[in-house]
Amino acid sequence: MAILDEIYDTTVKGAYKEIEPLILQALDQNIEINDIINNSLSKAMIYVGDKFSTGELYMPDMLLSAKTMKAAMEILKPHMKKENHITEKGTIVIGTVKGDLHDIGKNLVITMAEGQGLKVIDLGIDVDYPKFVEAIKENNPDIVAFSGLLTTTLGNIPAHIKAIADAGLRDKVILAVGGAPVTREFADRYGIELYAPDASTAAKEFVKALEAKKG
Ligand code: B1M
Repeated sequence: MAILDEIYDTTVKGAYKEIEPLILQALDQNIEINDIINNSLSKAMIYVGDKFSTGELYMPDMLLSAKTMKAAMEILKPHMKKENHITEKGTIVIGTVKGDLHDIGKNLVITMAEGQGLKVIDLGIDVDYPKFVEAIKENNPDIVAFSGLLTTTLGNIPAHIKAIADAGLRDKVILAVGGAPVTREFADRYGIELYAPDASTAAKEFVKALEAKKG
């Protein structure tokens, strides 16, 4: 079986203890990291999510698959950073919106952004409204990014933006949003400047926005 298929199957099964040698094997074969992420790991997560929706897989299955993808990402991360020099071209504050515990996609965005030389402050998951405000005051970021995977908690994004505006900070930052159910239309509806459908686009859009800001 081709290595990408093996990684896919192992992630679907949630066999997190078996993933390391497979990822190392893929790296040995000089398979592009983006290929490993997009064509086996993320694809497996989408499959698991779909099977969860239809009741064929359960919450513990999703957790095991998530643990497997996280273990794989830990192995891949140092290799991704090697591809770029860290020069701290700008600062991003990122967090998963209030009520949402998903963090794999957010962590991938962080890895990609760091790979582009950006400094990233990670507020974690289920980030309460004041935490973004405090982080902006403390770190003076160029961009504040929201990650959201649940349709329900995406409804908290306007409250996040309101908290930032009420603190008088809205004009100081570029807002960004992403996550499986997020669309460009959603971002436009709330006046969010930047939307990206995936982690590598997010990193590229961050750099573009920072370059435009510097003029
Ligand atoms: Co949950 N979950 N989950 N889950 N989970 C989804 C999201 C779901 C689509 C599954 C399904 O039913 N088909 C569904 C949401 C439906 C909806 O609202 N539309 C769902 C549900 C319902 C739930 C619970 C409510 C289940 C329950 O309790 N009954 C519950 C909610 C808990 C909560 O958050 N309060 C829940 C829990 C969990 C686990 C804890 C078991 C686990 C998360 C573990 C973790 O993250 N540490 C989990 C998982 C693993 C998933 C799926 C299977 C996989 C998500 C993932 O990691 N994908 C997911 C199914 C799916 O998405 N199809 C599902 C891989 C990752 C690389 O992709 O996160 O999309 P993604 O990130 C992408 C892009 O979206 C983008 O870049 C990333 C990489 O390219 N991106 C950004 C993400 N953030 C960005 C920010 C940016 C830009 C781009 O800023 C600019």
